[in-house]
Amino acid sequence: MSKVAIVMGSQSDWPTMQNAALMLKQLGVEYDAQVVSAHRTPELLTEFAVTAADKGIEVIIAGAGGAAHLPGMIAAHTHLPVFGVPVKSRTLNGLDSLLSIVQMPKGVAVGTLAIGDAGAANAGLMAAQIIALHDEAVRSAVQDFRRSQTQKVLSNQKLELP
Ligand code: RP5
Repeated sequence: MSKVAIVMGSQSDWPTMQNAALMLKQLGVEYDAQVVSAHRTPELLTEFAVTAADKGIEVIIAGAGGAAHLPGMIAAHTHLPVFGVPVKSRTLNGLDSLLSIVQMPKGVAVGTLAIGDAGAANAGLMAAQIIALHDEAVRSAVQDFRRSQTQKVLSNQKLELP
């Protein structure tokens, strides 16, 4: 059963949001990914968010660009933790997405990640770290991943001039 749901406002967000999926896959966390648009499919958004907890979802990752109200609207409908990924927009490079997602008024929380690929990957990592609180296999996958990053830095210290 999928523990993490990845949703995004448009098919065009997938190249960014697949970084969350790749991270979850690497860490052995089952996920579902689908397009749910706050303004194009508002009924689907409500249905998704209201039923997510009963379906066994524990964490939601929501990516959107522009006037990115998807993460906040989902958070308004569920007690599950919601992580928002600002997708880089064509006109304002994602600053619009970031400000739309990060400035949640007090009382409804969205954990906002960085703009673009890094934010999506880190959203996957955050979700896995939450699942790791009660899942030993995921916990050791997260720890292995962190160790391998450290090792990569330590084993490549060559800083040569061109
Ligand atoms: C938002 O509008 C989506 O999250 C996407 O980032 C942006 C553009 O969507 P498309 O016009 O590419 O479908 O709803």
